[in-house]
Amino acid sequence: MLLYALALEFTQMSRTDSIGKLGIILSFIGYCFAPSAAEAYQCGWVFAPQVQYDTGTNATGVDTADFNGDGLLDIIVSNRVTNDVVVLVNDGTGQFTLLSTVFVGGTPRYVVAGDLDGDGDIDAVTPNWDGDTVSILINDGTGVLTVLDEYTFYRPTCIALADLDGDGDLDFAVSNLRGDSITIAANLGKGGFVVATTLLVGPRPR
Ligand SMILES: [Ca+2]
Ligand SMILES: [Ca+2]
Ligand SMILES: [Ca+2]
Repeated sequence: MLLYALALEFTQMSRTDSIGKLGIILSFIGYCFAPSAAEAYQCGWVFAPQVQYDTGTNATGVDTADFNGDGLLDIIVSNRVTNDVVVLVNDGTGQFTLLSTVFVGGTPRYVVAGDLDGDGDIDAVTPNWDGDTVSILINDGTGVLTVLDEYTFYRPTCIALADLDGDGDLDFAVSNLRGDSITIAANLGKGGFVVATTLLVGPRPR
């Protein structure tokens, strides 16, 4: 038996359309343990109607985290045409409003949330397709992000955050489409990064 409620909720929150509206399911009632996704649909969950929010043009990246520290999950979205990242804050009833926007440039295709500088609030990172950069976005504690730094890569496509060197802070791994490689960058502790290693992985990782 698997819990399919969480998987379905995430799928809906990740769906964006070509003009930048983010479609989400506001809430669900009940949990479902089922042997397959198909059977999970028969569990009788009650979903609220889907609501779309304008986020920017061509929203392609999305993640969730508590950006303003009120205990409620908010949404962060990267817009690959308007070249910015927006935070939508949760008011506690499942309604989201625009909290902040930060310009990053270079076609940010994805965004990933995590506490990069170790101060307890949630920051973010974007791989910028046309900019050949990775942007480090730091939270002021209220959900307003600013660009701390940018690092040069080779057509960065996807990025992941994890403590890869085991020192307690979040590092990142980024795939380089032009370099046929993945680069591991180590966090220096305050959101500054240094390349630890680059591994060849095959043609055009994305
Ligand atoms: Ca929040
Ligand atoms: Ca932080
Ligand atoms: Ca680390």
